[in-house]
Amino acid sequence: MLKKTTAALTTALLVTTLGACAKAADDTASTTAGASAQQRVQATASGTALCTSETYNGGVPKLDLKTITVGFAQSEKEANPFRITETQSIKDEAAKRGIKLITTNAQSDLNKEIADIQGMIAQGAKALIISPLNSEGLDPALKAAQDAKVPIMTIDRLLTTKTACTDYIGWIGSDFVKQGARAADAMITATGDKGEVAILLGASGVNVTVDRTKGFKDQLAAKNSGLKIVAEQTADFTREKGRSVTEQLISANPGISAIYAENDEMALGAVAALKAAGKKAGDIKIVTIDGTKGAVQGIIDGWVAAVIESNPRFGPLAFQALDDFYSGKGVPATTIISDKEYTSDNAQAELANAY
Ligand code: GZL
Repeated sequence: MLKKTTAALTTALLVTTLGACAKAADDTASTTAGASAQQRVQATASGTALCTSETYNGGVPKLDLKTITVGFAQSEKEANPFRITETQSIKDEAAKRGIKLITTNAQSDLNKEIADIQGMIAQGAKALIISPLNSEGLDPALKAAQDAKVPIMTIDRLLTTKTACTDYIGWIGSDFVKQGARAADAMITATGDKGEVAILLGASGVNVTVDRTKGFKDQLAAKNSGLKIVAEQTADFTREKGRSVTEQLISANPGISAIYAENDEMALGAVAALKAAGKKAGDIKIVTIDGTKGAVQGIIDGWVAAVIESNPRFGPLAFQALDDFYSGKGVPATTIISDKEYTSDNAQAELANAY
């Protein structure tokens, strides 16, 4: 993701917006997931122009969001707090804006996500917000939307082979490479920069997995780390596979002293495996990414060393993008959000902001 953003940035004005005041807002501990839990724009990149209904895909009808149905296509089943929170954020923002929303859930099945999107268009959705399951493979759904002149805003995972303002309006999400690098820094701190690391990889075919892995490895190399990666295996971003894969990894590699989990669900599965193996909290240092309440509680309980946030509360920015698309203000190709970090220093105070 970063290389794509970098390319866009070479010809674009990098706008760092909201960072400073949001940082200040973030510093205050909060008792409930309030304003400081919301997504904050860290940077945007737009190539040569912002995207509007007049420029998108040769031009689409300029509509009033209040009078149309918007469809939201969720990718993975809502067993993962990331997905639960993402969907709720979209629903809450639609309700706040008085917009009619229909939603689907692909249950982690690409063909179902395609059918879901085609179905919502058939049901009369005139604009879509899509959280892609994979970075490729949605072509039949994208074509159905193009043929119906239904614009698509993408959030979270990136359609790496598609074009902004042609196949989709724009994309909002985290800098996943940077998340991996921040996880590496946290791992270096947690381990004293020595020991054997196993990586629980996310799902294959997803830019998030590629980028979080690249960021982690590149940062260890850049820091000339003493840590050694002895194993890496996908656990598909799920808790049950996080547990089963960790059982295998610690059995095959008894010297493992650290685990980098590319999401919290896998990390919590790993904790279950370590407990079953008779390990104590802190025996094996775990660094993970998402920011769920379970993982942040894991820091408080000593099982997790650090959590890099991946904020799923896309509702406000996604609907603001659709608003800007139709108003003519325009939408950037890339909107990168800021993500917090949880450690033993702030986990208790910030637990309310976890999801
Ligand atoms: C990241 C998102 C990932 C989460 C996982 O933005 O795509 O997918 O980190 C989820 O929890 O499965």
